[in-house]
Amino acid sequence: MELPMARPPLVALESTIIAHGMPYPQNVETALAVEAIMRADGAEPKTIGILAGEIIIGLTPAQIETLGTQPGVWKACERDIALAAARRANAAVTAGASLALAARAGIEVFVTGGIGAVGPEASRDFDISADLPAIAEYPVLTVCAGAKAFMDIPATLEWLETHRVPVATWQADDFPLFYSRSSGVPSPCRFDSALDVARLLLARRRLGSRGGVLLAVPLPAEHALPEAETRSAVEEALRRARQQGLAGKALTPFLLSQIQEITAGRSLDSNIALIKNNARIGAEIAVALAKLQH
Ligand code: PSU
Ligand code: MN
Repeated sequence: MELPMARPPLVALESTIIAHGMPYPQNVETALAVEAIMRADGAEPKTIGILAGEIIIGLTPAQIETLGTQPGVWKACERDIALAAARRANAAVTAGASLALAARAGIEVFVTGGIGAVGPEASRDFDISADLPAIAEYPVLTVCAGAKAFMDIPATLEWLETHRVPVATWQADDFPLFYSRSSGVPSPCRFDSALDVARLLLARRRLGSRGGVLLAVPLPAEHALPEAETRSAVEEALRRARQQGLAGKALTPFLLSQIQEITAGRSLDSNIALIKNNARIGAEIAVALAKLQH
């Protein structure tokens, strides 16, 4: 007999994609649509953000609207959380910051669009996203569409291997390229069902394994850009960033918006489709995990 679940399993969501990753109104519409998808699939979304210094695990629609429309919202990575609290700031949280807060709240599944990763010139400029050490440290599954397309994918996979993070692709053999289904780089592992992922998470818990797991979900083919188009858009966006001397946390939002412009908005369509798709799969995994535990 199947026991009714007491409460739907929780899934964490970040808010930088809302405040700095997409234009208004698509940002707010997408954030709310993602939550609705998760609820329909039997999970309870908890979008994380900081409002007037208060850390909120489960923003209301009005609070999501605030982060998606107000000027001056911070992009808080993990090191900025306490500062945002101390300064009573409004802050969107990155994937890494969300993982830290989700772990503290006991949430085991986290969904985002694309993670920050090893930057294209990291061997020279040391640009490695704080998302990576957070994935390695906190016992949370990250469901994403891979690293953002302007990252160095092979170097990112090397980093994750060094830091003992299991990496898998969902129902495909290659690691995706965010806007495109394949980066041409084979993935270390492949999962074909939510139950399979849930079993891995449970096995890790039983073994006392520390840290997280990264699941990369290629976006649906009908919303994907051809790999060559993604690569040339990324190259042009990186050229513009170099021209303006951009670095640090401003770089990712700048590149995302430039790629949107270069692809005449098609990258935004891809970004919206991939996060919705990730939401569905993240919810499915959270539900499978809850069932296995009962
Ligand atoms: N994925 C998106 N849009 C985004 C981001 C990811 O589709 O805006 C954000 C995430 O919050 C991620 C952050 O944690 O970009 C990474 O920033 P950086 O590369 O500066 O570490
Ligand atoms: Mn960076």
